[in-house]
Amino acid sequence: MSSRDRSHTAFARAKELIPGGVNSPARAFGGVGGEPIFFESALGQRLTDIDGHVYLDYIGSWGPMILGHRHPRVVAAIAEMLGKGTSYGAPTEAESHLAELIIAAVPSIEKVRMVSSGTEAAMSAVRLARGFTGRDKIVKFAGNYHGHVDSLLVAAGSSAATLGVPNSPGITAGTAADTIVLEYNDVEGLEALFKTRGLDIAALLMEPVVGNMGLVTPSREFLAAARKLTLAHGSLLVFDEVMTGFRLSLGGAQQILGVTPDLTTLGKIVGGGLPLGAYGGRRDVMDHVLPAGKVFQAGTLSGNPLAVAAGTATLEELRDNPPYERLERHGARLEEGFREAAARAGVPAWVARVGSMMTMFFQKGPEVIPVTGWKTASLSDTARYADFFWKMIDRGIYLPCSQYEALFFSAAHTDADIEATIAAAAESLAGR
Ligand code: KE4
Repeated sequence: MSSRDRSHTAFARAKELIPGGVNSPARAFGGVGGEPIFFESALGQRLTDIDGHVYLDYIGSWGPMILGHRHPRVVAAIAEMLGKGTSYGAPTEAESHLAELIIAAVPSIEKVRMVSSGTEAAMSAVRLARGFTGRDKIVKFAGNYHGHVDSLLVAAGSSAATLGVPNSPGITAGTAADTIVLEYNDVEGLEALFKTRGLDIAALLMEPVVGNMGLVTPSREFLAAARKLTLAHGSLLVFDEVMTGFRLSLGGAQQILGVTPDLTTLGKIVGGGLPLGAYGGRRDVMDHVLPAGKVFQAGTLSGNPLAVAAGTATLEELRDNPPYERLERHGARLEEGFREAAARAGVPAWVARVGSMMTMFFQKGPEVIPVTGWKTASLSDTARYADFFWKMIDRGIYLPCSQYEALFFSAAHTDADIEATIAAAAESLAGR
């Protein structure tokens, strides 16, 4: 792959204007070193950078592009809306239609409020849970990310109760003190916490399938404990399905896991690549949101007509032509191919996948350790991942720029793309 001079120049310019040269740190390549690549365009399963290099896209804008870039149905819907307007700051029937699609797809959602990002959805769901229960404490899990919400940007503290400590300047100790951080899949820890403090807990927030420490699946016992303990103590179970919603199935992770949360947050796919998030769930809880109830939440661009048009077209396409069997077939092949390539190259790696979300955790070995939570994910050999990332870039494969992110692929990826990706991985892992 030839040099990326134009990206280099663009990055130098951007750094003078935008903190770190990016509008989100996830794009800064901090986890793999080097400089971020700037892009010019995308179509289907491919991205083209400003130096003209073409890549198979395994980020898909960090999840939204499940249909592939510029799907005709989505482009047409946006174009049609453009002919009518972009933002009114007033209700439209299209928002009710999208709400009906969401409610039809996710039965646990009886009412839904649209916002502009997954962060806003999480922030609003936390405020609603506290307003509905009258309680302060929130439980979250290390390695789960819910957007840049003050009360959720905390890491496990040193105290026995793992009280949260801020993991960003600007978050007060007081804010973090109301957040309790546990280890994902730690059933005993969850039971011990609820035994002593269950009646103080407003909500337990979790990624039902984790993408944000790399791909980690919940044990059946862990999921059952989360549901049972929150029910028994009058706390709300909140599934953050910003990544998994409409991706793992039309009904998200909760449909395939068979667990019903009280609230669900959504983002990414629900906006079809335009800024849209949502939170919804039990009618008796959602009716506490202003102006039906007293819990305040608002937004100038909430339910924005363009974003609603893109999200509606995306969900209608997923409903009318479900890609999930194709995504599962391609995912199984990719998982098998990566696992075989790592074994053949003698590289200790744990490969985890659900549907079209997958992570290959590089490990220091020689034993391969199952990754079940942050304690085991954080043992990964991130330097080895970085080396793999750049070798794949040189072969035209654009993977997540961090070991601690899941890869995503789309319905536009073909059998040939999957085979080419496996071949590139085999070469990269063999050190060629
Ligand atoms: P946004 O505010 O970025 O729309 O959504 C936040 C969010 C909430 N919940 C989950 C499970 C998420 O994965 C996210 C955002 N995911 C990251 C990637 N891991 C987005 C990339 C970025 O921050 O630029």
